[in-house]
Amino acid sequence: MSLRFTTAGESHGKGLVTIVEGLPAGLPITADAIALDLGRRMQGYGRGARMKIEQDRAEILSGVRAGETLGSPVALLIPNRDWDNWSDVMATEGEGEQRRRRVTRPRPGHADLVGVLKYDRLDGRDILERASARETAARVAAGALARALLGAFGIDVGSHVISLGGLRVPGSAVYPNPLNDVSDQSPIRILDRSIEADIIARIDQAKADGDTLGGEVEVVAQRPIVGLGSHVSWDRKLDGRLAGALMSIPAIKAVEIGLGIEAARRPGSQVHDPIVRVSPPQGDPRGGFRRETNNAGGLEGGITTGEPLVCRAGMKPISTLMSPLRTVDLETGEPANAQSERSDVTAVPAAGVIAEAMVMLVLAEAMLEKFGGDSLPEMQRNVKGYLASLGARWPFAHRSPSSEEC
Ligand code: EPS
Repeated sequence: MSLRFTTAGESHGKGLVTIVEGLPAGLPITADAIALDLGRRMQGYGRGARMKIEQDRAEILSGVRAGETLGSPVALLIPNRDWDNWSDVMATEGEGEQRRRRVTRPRPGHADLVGVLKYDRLDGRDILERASARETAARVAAGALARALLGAFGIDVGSHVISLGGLRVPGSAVYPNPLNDVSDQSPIRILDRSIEADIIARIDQAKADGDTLGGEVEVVAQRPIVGLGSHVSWDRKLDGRLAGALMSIPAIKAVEIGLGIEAARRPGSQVHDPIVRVSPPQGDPRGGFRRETNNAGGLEGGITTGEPLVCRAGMKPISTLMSPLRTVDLETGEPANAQSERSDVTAVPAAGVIAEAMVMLVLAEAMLEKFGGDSLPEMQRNVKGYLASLGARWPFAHRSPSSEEC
């Protein structure tokens, strides 16, 4: 049994629910730790009024006792505070009031139109309530549980914004550790703050124009263990699983790993990462070998190399525009301006936190596949035994590498 999770809940419904199944027993979990990630997701310059209403906090309903998981499904509930303003429109029974805030002028780029066509609905609200990025709060709560599991093995996952509104943040090859200690200091979650004022001015301009902005985020998992994922079948390759998980985040249109699309433009000699030995190999999460560069983003053959795992996701601008685009009114069939609702100018900083959650859930699942374990101590024993065997398996293991190697 490996990890699986599901979420439920509408944006203005009573709340969001997530159930995470497959965590080992004995993992320390607190509502406060989950609240830290939930709070990080709510930050970010460019968010709308909704984030002033909500104060996301998950109530742990099951699967945890005395601060530790039991091995049973963990159910979390995040109440929507905005429910108080929507309880009539979003009531699960009755007819009249629900139709008060109908959505009949679908927004280009949103799920409104395709959703009503596919699900045979007349009111776009029946679609947008679930298509809303509000759902990502539940993913982040689930991700916080995965963070606890990965943390027990020294794996730290963080993120930062690398571009927003077309402005690129100056890059550096060296990541702070932990990454979030630095990125969370910035209201737009960037590492090099020299460009912060320019990006904020661009967000302000977009808001004044009734427009929205997208951007790119990068997730980095530090110290992953070599050997997660597999080359043997398409659906076990970790890069494919990471890409799918990241692509599933609302508004994400592109995913890259390591050099990403740039790798397609360079010759092999400028892409692949030379291999050298490390000493001592015992206990090294890379198995006693490291790469001189990390263009592969920590994955070869769909398997972790033990180098930092580096994934990027590109987010399109939010599709609710205060200066709306053209659409068709579904009541009259006439051309119309798309519906405008309260929304965010940009949610790119939050997208980084959500991307972390998805990466952590995939990595936690891969850890459970490789190291099994009904309990955390059992997993820890398995990891320790694995790393010890990797360190000892070569005839040269007892010999230090030559100076060029290390
Ligand atoms: C969203 C629209 C806004 C965002 C919301 C996603 O909500 P509202 O329509 O209530 O103003 O704030 O994001 C969240 C509520 C959240 O928690 O991230 C949308 O249409 O996708």
